Amino acid sequence: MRAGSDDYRDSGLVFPEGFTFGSATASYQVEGAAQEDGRLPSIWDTFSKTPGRVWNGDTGDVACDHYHRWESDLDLMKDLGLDAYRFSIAWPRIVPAGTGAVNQAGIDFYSRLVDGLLERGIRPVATLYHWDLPQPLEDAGGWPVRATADAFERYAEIMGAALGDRIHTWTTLNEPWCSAYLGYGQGGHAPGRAEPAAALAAVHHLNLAHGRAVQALRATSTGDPDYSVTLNFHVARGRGPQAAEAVRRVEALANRAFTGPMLRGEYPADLLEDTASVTDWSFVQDGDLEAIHQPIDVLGVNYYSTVTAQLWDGVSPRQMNDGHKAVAGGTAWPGSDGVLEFLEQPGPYTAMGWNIAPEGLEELLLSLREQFPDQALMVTENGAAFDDEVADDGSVPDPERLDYLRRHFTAAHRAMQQGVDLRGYFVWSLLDNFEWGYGYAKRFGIVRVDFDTLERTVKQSGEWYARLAKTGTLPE
Ligand code: GCO
Repeated sequence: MRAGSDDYRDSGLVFPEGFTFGSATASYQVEGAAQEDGRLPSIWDTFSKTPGRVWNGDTGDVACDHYHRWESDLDLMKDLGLDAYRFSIAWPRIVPAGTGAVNQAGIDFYSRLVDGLLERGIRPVATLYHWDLPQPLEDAGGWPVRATADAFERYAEIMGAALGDRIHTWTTLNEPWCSAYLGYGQGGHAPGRAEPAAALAAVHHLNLAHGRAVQALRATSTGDPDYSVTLNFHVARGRGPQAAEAVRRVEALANRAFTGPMLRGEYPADLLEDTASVTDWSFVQDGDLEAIHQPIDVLGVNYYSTVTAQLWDGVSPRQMNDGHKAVAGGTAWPGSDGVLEFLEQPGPYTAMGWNIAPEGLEELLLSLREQFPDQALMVTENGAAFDDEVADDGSVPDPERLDYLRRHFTAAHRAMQQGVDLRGYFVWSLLDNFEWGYGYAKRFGIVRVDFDTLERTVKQSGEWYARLAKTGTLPE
């Protein structure tokens, strides 16, 4: 039997009026049309075409073909009752070479997409950077060099002028931790470099890009949008005799390296100490921290699972917690490489091998409220990959994903009951899509995509979510 959104009982757990129920995607993961209408290669086009970097040699050349199917995808979002759609803008469509000429066809695509959303009563939440850096900027040094932040500021000005009259929320960056540490430290993400000092310089220039972009967007947007950034916070548990120190190191590198400058206007002293063997941070120039420390209306929180770390005094087997293929000589933890070991955690697990720990989301939201009591929050990504099966009747029962979402929405609601100012929740992802180093092997969508036909099928979790989005009451 096909489970429709009417086949559930209410749990009695009600989200407040005005709470935003959304879903999220990202340009390189869903759009396809990689060489169309003036788009030029990003670092992920280059990386995915480099043998051995992406599972099965998959690329984003076609992806979900969202670039051509966006109208029917917007109809799907409307049918699901979504209040908002979190998407990202491909920088290589807008300023294809990263600097220089602006591509009007690229601007026109996102303008049509935004108008389509507004016509359907869906709020556009646009991320400027979800990892698809124009390749020429990488050729000139990438995020480790300051000029990339300069180019990003100009890109933000262009987009603020083009769409700032209609965007509901601007998000400058998605997960700078991944861009910096996986892209330049561990090497499992584009551009695939394993240079610890470069990774920390990338941290700073991404922070600088964020602050400069918030100012540029404010200066050019006329529709009074909200401003935000999305961070993937690590919820760390410690193990062994130095458990607390292990947690401190993880939180310094993964979380406070970004919230410190962005929300407090300073790099944490312990971060600078932990990384002193890697860099002297001399790339931080006078005025940078003031530029980075811009007020934001909402802090985007991406959460999937927890991590457990152990600290060793000597050299230890270095294990990456990100699940992506470790690169010889690379580390996502510059300054703690060789001393931090990430341990397997108790199950159950999603298809990514990530543990299912909804209590970690509640803990994270409460911690962020304690650290930043006046900062409104938004869950900008939460979801799960599982290996779905298509039933004989064509439906896609995905009870594990539905249970994951139910448990995490429940955890978010518990946090709200304790005073967390959570404004909304975006499920990752609307569609099965290109999961970076895993290619199309991992399915996160509440809507299945048949990658042979590109046909969309709403999964059971999508039906369940539609009922939640339409009623505001968590279905059992
Ligand atoms: C991220 C990215 C998404 C991923 C999702 C699952 O958080 O890593 O924003 O692009 O696809 O999180 O890994």
